[in-house]
Amino acid sequence: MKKTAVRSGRPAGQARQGQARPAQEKAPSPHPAEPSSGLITEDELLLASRNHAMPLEMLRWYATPAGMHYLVIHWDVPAVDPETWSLRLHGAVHRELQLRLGDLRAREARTLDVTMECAGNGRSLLKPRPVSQPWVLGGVSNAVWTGTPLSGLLAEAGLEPGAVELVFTGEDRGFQGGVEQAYARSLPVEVAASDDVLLAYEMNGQPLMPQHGFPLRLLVPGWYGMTSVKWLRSIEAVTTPFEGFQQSVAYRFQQDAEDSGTRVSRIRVRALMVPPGEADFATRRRVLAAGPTVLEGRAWSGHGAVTAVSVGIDGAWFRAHLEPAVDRYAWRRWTFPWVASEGTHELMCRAEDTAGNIQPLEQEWNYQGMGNNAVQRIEVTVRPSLADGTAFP
Ligand SMILES: Nc1nc2c(c(=O)[nH]1)N[C@H]1C(S)=C(S)[C@@H](COP(=O)(O)O)O[C@H]1N2
Ligand SMILES: [Mo]
Repeated sequence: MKKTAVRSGRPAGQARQGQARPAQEKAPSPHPAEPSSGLITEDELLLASRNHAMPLEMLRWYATPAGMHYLVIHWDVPAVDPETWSLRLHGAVHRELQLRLGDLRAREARTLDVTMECAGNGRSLLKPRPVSQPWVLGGVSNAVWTGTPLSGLLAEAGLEPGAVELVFTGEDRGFQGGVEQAYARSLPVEVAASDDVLLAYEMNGQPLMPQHGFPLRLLVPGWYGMTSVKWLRSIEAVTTPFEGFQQSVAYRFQQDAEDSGTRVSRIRVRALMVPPGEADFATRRRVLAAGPTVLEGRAWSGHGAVTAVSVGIDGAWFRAHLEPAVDRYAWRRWTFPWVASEGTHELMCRAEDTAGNIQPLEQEWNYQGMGNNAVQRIEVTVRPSLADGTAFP
């Protein structure tokens, strides 16, 4: 077997060989290496094997079963004892709150269906590829989340006039870019106080699973997944904008390591398709029988409602049928009847939203591989149809 560039066992913060920037100027970097056109590294394999994708055939299900929901865990899943755990709301508030799980469950409950997508979804399709969790397209899922609106807690605590942001901190900690940290992200007060921001303790009608943030996570509908802090332990109202690693270094649209860039926030419009036909085990290539078939998928946007989905067949575009929205922040199913002719075809799908956004055909590259919503392309081989309508004897 050919050996890939393996450089593990390096203490955090120590520069790797072959890095473009001189060590003395090195600011904390979100990714362990410069973008690469080489083979997937062992580090990327380790990340991919822990942070699994949602298989795209699961787009057939409206609610992703919890065990199939995509996963991102920066460090380790913390073992949280719900008996001793509590959530602290503190900082620039009139009245500090300390709540146990039972207190949160006793409050007003709200259920929202929310499509969550990792900001790095599609990263490995960029050329060169930013070296991090190497998502192809499966970093997205839809679930039914139940919790208590954060706005109620904020009203009870009373924000001081100077409060500008809320900082959400999880129980998990570790190293990234040489910086030891607990996972923490902030939201402007106006966003955090919206009725749709939940402190969620249930997913698909069950208590959160350990990997999805048990006992409590933040849920910010319409925003990329990094915003929805898992294993939440503290909410702090602050009077100056939060500059933590996951806010100021990671999750930015940058051109290079020096570029301060702009913040990643809401989910860009996107449609994905269930890969049609049958898969080849090793290559995932698709084969289907000639004749009528129905292409299907889901579409979503964090900037507004999806207004249209188009399907591309060998470069020609057709309008897909878009099913009614089930819930405001949930993906919408789309279908397109297609009569497949023998040969090889390239299928695409492309969504638009009420804010006037449309998915790009080619993605503008960025250094962290954030927000890649370029149209999905699937190559299929259509074989002669047998008597039973399948291509398979
Ligand atoms: N505490 C904590 N919260 C976190 C993360 C994390 O590593 N630690 N990962 C974030 C990222 S990048 C994403 S995309 C979502 C993924 O949520 P899921 O694993 O439940 O799908 O959680 C976010 N919340
Ligand atoms: Mo993410």
